[in-house]
Amino acid sequence: MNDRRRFLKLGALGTAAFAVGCAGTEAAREEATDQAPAAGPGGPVVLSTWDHGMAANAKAWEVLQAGGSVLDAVEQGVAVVESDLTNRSVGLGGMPDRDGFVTLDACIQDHDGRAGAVAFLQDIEHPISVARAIMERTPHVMLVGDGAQQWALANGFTKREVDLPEVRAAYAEWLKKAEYRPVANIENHDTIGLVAVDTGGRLAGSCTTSGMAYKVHGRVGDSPIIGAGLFVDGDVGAACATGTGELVIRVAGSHTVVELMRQGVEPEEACRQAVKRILAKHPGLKDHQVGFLALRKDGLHGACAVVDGFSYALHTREGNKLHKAAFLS
Ligand code: SD4
Repeated sequence: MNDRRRFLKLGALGTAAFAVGCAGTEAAREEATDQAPAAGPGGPVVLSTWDHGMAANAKAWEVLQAGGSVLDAVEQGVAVVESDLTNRSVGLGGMPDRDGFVTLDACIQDHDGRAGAVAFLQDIEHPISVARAIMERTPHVMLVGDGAQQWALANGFTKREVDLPEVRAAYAEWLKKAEYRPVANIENHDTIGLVAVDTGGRLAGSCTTSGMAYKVHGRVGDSPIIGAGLFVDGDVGAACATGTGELVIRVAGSHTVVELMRQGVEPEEACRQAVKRILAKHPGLKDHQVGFLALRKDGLHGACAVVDGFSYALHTREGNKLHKAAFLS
């Protein structure tokens, strides 16, 4: 552990208030949506979560236009957001856990299903690149914690320690009550998940986050878990998720979306069915958000969320535009 990342001495921290019920059903309320129309067959299409997806999409598009691979595009796209130290939910500018440590989760998957992931990683600017390196240079899929950091440092990554007064102040304020209450749609950004298809129909996806603010030290969410925060199947399509990771993991969210598409369900409807599955198992979800994005290999895409407020960025040949997802609760 690096004590320099411990912003304040540990005080008496309240018990985490986070709890999600696991029984009963909730009638889904379908709302009108200004969801984007289908992009139509063919790539390139780049689709990513939240307002910060605009910057990620722009970079990913630039990589594709310059002849880079779709894997390069999904990595470099989200890396832009990781480097933004004003972002409080991705990268080293993210909010700390309840013990004052910023810990990062990320994963990446390519057209052929190869995957790399890193979780509970500290003091590395680009967890997405660590995830890719794990995929390409080890026989493993996931490394975590100190071991992941040691491996990264031994494989060309450098340590970067960031100490932001604004984050430190927010953490000090939080410590006064030390209540862990997830709030949906904080500032319209959260995890960045990005899925893309190139002109040749090759798919890839990436996902990176600092996770839930004030989470229990050691907590890992859905974002680095292949099948939960991200899933890519080059024969079918790709999906990614954002929001309360525990809810996504419980339904293997992104995998569920891709499997539905495999059965012929269209991308938006696949996202909708995954959200419905979450709602059916968890009553009273209004303080939680989960959003899914789906991209079929022909470029057709869709989105759906638990509650209002999930924005996503879509880049097609018509340009890069922010949209609002349908929501069901
Ligand atoms: C997680 N899905 O760690 C991620 C990001 C997040 O509120 O914190 N969402 O659960």
